[in-house]
Amino acid sequence: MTSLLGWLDDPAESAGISFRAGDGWQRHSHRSTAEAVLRVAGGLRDAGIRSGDVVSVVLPTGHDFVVAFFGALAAGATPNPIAPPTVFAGSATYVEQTSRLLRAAGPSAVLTDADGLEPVGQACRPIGDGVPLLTVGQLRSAAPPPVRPPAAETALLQFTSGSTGDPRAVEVSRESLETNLAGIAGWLGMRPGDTTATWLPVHHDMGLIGCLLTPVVTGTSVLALSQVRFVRSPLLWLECFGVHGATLTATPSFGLAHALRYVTARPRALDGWDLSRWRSVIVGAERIAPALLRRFAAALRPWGFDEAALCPAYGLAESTLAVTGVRPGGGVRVCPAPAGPRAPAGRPVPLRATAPSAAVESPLVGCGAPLAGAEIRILDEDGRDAPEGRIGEITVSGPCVASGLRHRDGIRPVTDGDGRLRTGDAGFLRDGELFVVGRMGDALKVRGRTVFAEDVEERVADCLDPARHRVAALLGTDASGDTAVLLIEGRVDADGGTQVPWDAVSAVLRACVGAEVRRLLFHGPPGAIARTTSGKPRRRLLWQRLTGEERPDDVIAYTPDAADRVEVS
Ligand code: 1ZZ
Repeated sequence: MTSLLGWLDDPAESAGISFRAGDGWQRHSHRSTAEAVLRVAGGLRDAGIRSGDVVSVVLPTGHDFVVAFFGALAAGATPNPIAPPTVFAGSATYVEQTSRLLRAAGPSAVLTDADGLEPVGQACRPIGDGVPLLTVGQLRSAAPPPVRPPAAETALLQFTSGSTGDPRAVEVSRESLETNLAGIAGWLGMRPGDTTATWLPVHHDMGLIGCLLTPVVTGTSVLALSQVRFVRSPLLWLECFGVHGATLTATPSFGLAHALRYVTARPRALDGWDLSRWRSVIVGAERIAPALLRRFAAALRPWGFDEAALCPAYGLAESTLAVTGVRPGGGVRVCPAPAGPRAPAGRPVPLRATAPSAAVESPLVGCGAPLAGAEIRILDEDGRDAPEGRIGEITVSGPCVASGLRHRDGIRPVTDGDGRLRTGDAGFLRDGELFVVGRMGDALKVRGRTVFAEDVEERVADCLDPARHRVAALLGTDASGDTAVLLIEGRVDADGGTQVPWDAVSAVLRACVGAEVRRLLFHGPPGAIARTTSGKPRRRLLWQRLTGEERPDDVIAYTPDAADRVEVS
């Protein structure tokens, strides 16, 4: 098992964490970080923090975050990362959402920085005056605790990605976290000299556990940049591999798509770089399209990128982070989806043996075999084990499944009576490998066939300009019956044009859900697709907005073709 705080006893000088600041990188060796961590731990103890207390850490990607997180752990407390006020500084929405998160977490102290004092201070008001709001700067000059306090049993309180409305904080035990860290390190074969490059938010499981904690506890290096910088220029992320020799990274599909668009538009930007040391890019957190992986690998091949570095993975905060993953060098496999819950999936084939084909309906990418002691079972509609290759609900059991969900009204178990985590995700197993199909709650049954929102999005996206448009599909049933809603976001030209090929989009939607399902098409400006802090579409909220009475003024409804019988409310 990989110890969470063991690295503090013998921190490496040669490895460290570098943050992108201005035009360069600011490096902190693990040794200097360890010193700062122990000081912050001492400062927290001086402020009255005791073993088992929760410390909410509301900071952006940066060294302060790292020392606050590990400082809370070294003080015997449970760190609870919360998104910082970078984007919505001072806005009422940020303050209100953060208040809700703080109420659910119940911290004994809140850590931020000078920029956070005002908005985070406002968010703290409802949790009472007794909870100190401290800056990491204040604590960095404290003396380390004379004796290392006992470590808390709960090593992390992390919010699930849908935690914006009704916050749910997952309690991750030390054993679960250390098992997952060791599982990730073993899966990726992490070794001295490795460097993980990351732009993922540090308050989300994949950015925090995968890209920050794993490298730190294994004594390897990190190159970290903020998500805002990545969005502005994904070249900074690619530069980590091409120029600075980074070997590992993780990203949701949209990150790969963003980098691919950038490189395609500026083919000379990578000239002189060497991507051959890049050993693994973990892709997870949302549906992975085989075509995207193929295009990404082909676009970067001239600079030495090896397709075998693509490692699709599946995981969720309720099971700490990683549940399954393809090993570096293991190769991506693609499988046609089963035609229905009772039909078995076809045989998987290697990614390179597949070609873009409109005839293949939403082929799925294999997300590898279970790791970190996870056991996966697929349950059919009657709660029985589904046979190999058949779609059912993915359930997870094992040492990384969280001990509970902290909620406004107390703590709830995350498992069912049999100790299994019901993920709400549909998928199937083939030759021991997991294929993820989509969220069960975002699907619609049409003539006995289940249509997933992810399938619709993938097929509609094929007829859109990826540099301009993004799409969210919402499927459900309301008083008007079965309904499919499409929201396409993108710029509106000066003449009011959206450049959306509405007839084609409408035809694809009809082909996906059938003519009998009510279909509503909308266009909204960039940002109209509300997302969680980890980038997933907030489908329930969008459904309420678009089918209810409170549709935002800047969202326009479309009736592309009268003959198409698209109904617009
Ligand atoms: P979250 C070096 N989902 O998204 C770094 N995977 O958690 C190692 N849907 O709780 C990092 N296909 O926010 C290892 N492949 O959401 C990282 O997301 C391994 O609906 C991947 O229920 C970790 C992702 C963590 C994450 C969980 C939900 C799931 C599912 C969806 C995750 C997916 C995927 C399709 C995948």
